[in-house]
Amino acid sequence: MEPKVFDAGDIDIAWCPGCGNFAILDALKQALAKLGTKPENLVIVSGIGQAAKIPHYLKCNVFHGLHGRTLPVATAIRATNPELTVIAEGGDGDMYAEGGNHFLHAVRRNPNITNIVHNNMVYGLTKGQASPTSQIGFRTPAQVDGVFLEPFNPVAVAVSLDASFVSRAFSGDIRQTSEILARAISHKGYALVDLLQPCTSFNRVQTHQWFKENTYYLDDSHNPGDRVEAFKRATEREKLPLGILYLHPDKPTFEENLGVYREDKDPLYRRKLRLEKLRALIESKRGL
Ligand SMILES: Cc1ncc(C[n+]2csc(CCOP(=O)(O)OP(=O)(O)O)c2C)c(N)n1
Ligand SMILES: [Mg+2]
Repeated sequence: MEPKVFDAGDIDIAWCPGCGNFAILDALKQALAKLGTKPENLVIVSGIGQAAKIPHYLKCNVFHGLHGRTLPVATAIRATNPELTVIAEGGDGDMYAEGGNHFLHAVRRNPNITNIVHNNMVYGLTKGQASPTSQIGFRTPAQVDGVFLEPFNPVAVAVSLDASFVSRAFSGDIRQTSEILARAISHKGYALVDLLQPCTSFNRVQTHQWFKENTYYLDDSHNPGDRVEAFKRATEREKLPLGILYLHPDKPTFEENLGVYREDKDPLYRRKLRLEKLRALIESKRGL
């Protein structure tokens, strides 16, 4: 399958020239084409932000919802129709700040979805305030004395919660990023891709060059099945490791754990709503 299958057609793209989002869009199309995903079977759920505009630039089904609320929507879509490929995608603010609570519990629930987070360490859409992943000392018009909080570390948090798949990528390397994305999308269970990305307009510190100098790829000596080792790598600060940090592949997914699928595998969306059963249930609870 060719990546152009996912082209959205003649559409104005709102991103700034040089934005890492263009490379992420390319890498995602390549990964989806490699996996043979059909646009009609793909749903991208996004929130609010520059990153969250991505499903509008792709041919796929889209749910563009509230800021920070991608993960519960994506979890529900997948639970209702386990035949779909479901991606929850957005920025570091969308996913780790406004959606931070959902992030923690999506990891715990382990729905079979892919969570792609464009991490430019800044709020891009709202013109450059600090995000939870902004580095200490980062000055903005809102953080005039510079950020003094320890940055939120999504990969370490995901490993600590025993996530099923934890990875980090860099938009400057399209080939490696598309490989990581393909592995994440084909993984059964919740898969995090924390995708480092320069913001050319509002983050003049973490530039393309900064990411090149401050990252490195994990090699074969890293065993992603070793959780303690993965946590050590995830908490490295000198240089940020890229690649697959942690894997716990055989965890039951949220959908598999749901009672409604125990005996009947028919997707929920295909089943008839049994109003009389619901009415009887409500009646049985009256006066309790
Ligand atoms: C409930 C709510 N709070 C705040 C906002 C304002 N807001 C819109 S996007 C955004 C942050 C965007 O940053 P990020 O998710 O990192 O995306 P980027 O633009 O950097 O890709 C904020 C705070 C909002 N739309 N809704
Ligand atoms: Mg951002």
